[in-house]
Amino acid sequence: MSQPARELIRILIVSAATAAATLFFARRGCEQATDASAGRQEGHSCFPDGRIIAVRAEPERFPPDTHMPTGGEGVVCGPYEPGSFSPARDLVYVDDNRAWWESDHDTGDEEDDHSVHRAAEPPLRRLIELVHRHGGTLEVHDTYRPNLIHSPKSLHKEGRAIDVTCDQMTLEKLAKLAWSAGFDWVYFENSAKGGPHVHCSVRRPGYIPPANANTR
Ligand SMILES: [Ca+2]
Ligand SMILES: [Ca+2]
Ligand SMILES: [Zn+2]
Repeated sequence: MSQPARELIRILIVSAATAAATLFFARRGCEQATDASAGRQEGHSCFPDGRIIAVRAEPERFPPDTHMPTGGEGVVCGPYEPGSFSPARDLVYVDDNRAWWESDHDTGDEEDDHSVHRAAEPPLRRLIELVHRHGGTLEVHDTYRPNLIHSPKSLHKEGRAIDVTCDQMTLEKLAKLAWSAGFDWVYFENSAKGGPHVHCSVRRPGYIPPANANTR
């Protein structure tokens, strides 16, 4: 073999070994970050740079008609308060083609399921990622809904609530993932009228729940 050919083969071998080592240590970093949080629980995955997606461990159980925490939504997240909410200031547009957005497939109404309160964007993005990593597609049915449909004091009126389902997993599993994604209040809503779904909501920025509220 000629000298240049040998040199080329040597360079290729060194490059491959370096790449393998980099990959190995990147994975180790990820696992260590995961271990450091709350053990090797399902749902505790992280981005390649080591950032952990899930911010909480999944609860062991999440039965229908229950919510986490046990405190009421208004107490935990801060009640609907039209005076403190400004669509122009507080709503952001979230898109991710790994999720399914109901309003993208409905020409019959004016809602936009991509519109969410800025406080809901981080947990929503985490949930899309977590569901995706479990082989599912998050279905986003309702987010900001200023009129009708939801109750008069619904947090959907501020974009602080999001209704989701997923065909590839049980709603119990989805509720667990929503909790681990960092929503402040998660409700496995076994509604006969609107259909079973998971309702996830977030605290209004600046709102501090009363000291005796059960927020965990
Ligand atoms: Ca619709
Ligand atoms: Ca909708
Ligand atoms: Zn809802």
